[in-house]
Amino acid sequence: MRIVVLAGGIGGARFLRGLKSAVPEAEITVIGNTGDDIHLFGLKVCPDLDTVMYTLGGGIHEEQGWGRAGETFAVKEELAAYGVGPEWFGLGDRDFATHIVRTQMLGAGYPLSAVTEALCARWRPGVRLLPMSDDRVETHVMIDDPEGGEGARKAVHFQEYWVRLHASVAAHAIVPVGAETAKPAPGVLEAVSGADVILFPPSNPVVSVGTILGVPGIREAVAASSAPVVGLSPIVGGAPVRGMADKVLEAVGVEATAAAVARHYGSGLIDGWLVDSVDTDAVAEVEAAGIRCRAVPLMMTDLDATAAMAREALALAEEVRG
Ligand code: FO1
Repeated sequence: MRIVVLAGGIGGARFLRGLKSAVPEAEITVIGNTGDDIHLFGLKVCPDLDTVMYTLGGGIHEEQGWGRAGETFAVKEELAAYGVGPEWFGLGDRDFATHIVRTQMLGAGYPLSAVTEALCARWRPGVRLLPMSDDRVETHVMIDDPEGGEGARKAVHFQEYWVRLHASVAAHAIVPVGAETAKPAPGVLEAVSGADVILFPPSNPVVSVGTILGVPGIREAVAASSAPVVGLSPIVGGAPVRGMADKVLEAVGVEATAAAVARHYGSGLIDGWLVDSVDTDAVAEVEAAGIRCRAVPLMMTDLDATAAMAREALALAEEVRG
């Protein structure tokens, strides 16, 4: 079975671990979000690709969900001693090595997809990990600019909004800079058109899955696919399971409920939607929107629970396949 998963960072990576355990024989292609990518200290950092790679490759800091296990921060401390920041973004020494290799290869002319493949040769994540695009796409967030006078707004990088500001200020718009001219990375459209099942894990629907779908050609390929498309709600009981998805949903005018996120994707894109058991009431609303819906436990508390979620998603895919 060929499964394509559109994944963001922590939620996507943990779901993939469950999916691999549920169907070890499946051929899984992950299309990773690169809108969170940031250039720091002259290096290209790809948080979501690395989170998937480290999580599936056994190198992730488990409790944190991002960055390397057993990390130290000597380089960051030395940079800070020179007054070189940003100090709010925690790049560890082990993680730095990944960004150095990536930046060196990009500088030598390799596209991000080839660089990601080379990095994965070390981590062996057991999936084919593709960036959504080899082109630079950077998610910016429009926020109020108190220094700019009455009604002034400014754009900040997604990581600044997420990590430095903890999404604590209103997001007026989410702008995927560069998306309109970006092309899907080699292999992306082929994977989507050749998939038996397409899954949207419980990743952020706006700045993760939404950004991937915003690369011209990807949304169209998913919508045109004959494979069932099934998503898992990242919103449980009216709040994100983790992260601050509610803040960016507000920016695009979508209520932070499991049903509203399903309607946001729409029946033209997804065929099936899983909500958590606490959101059983949402099932009728989602089905009224033309999307097959089931309520099942959606908390990724451990590998068994996550594998069970993956099996439910695949079962729903079979059901909608008819
Ligand atoms: N998240 C944080 O909350 N604080 C950090 O300092 C931080 C650093 C960081 C470094 C490398 C990396 O791959 C991820 C990192 N993250 C950090 C996670 C990341 O900011 C976001 O969670 C994702 O971009 C959202 O998917």
